[in-house]
Amino acid sequence: MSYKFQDIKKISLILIGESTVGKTSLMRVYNDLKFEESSLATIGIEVYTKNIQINEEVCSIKIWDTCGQERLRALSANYYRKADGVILVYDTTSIDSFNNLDYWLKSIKFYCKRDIPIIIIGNKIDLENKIDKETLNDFMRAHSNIPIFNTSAKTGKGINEAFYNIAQTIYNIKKEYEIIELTDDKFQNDSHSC
Ligand SMILES: Nc1nc2c(ncn2[C@@H]2O[C@H](COP(=O)(O)OP(=O)(O)OP(=O)(O)O)[C@@H](O)[C@H]2O)c(=O)[nH]1
Ligand SMILES: [Mg+2]
Repeated sequence: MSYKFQDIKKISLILIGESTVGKTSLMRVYNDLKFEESSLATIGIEVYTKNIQINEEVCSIKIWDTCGQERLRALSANYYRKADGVILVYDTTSIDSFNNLDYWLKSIKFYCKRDIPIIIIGNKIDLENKIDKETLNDFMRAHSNIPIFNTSAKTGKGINEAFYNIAQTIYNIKKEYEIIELTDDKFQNDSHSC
């Protein structure tokens, strides 16, 4: 895989997870919109874009906010394939949303078809945590390659750090493949000139 210079600065993310974990709320707050105490369930897909600076370059981050409701999940399939990275959200007050993380990780494998960066966000940390520490540690040991962040869409805590982390990881991967492409071209040009 190789990336053209312009593509490196375009990063697309998909936001997935059970209904009501706070995906839309995270999106809104990340885009400087107001936190809503009662927000409507997402129907279909909503898209947000934001410019951020990574390694002194302005990158355009496109985020597809999906619907967590089971009956509508098939609508998200195409967006998994187009995404450069996945943000999987659970609710730190909901044991069910945590227990379903494995289901969502399988969906990523099924729809994405290739390995792409993933982060997990435990959202709603302004409320009392219901996830047992030992259970969380077991999960982290089993998925040690996936960074886990804690956020609150209500207070804004941790949101920028989480989104920046995955955007920077993707930027670095794209940059690495761009360098390899340039090196290959140079190698071919050099060998022609012999
Ligand atoms: N206290 C608190 N409430 C939150 C937080 N994030 C979201 N909520 C609330 O949780 C409810 C559901 O939030 P949404 O952002 O609509 O959830 P969603 O994941 O987009 O749900 P779907 O669109 O159905 O998939 C709303 O009432 C939000 O106000 C948070 O960090 N703290
Ligand atoms: Mg939503």
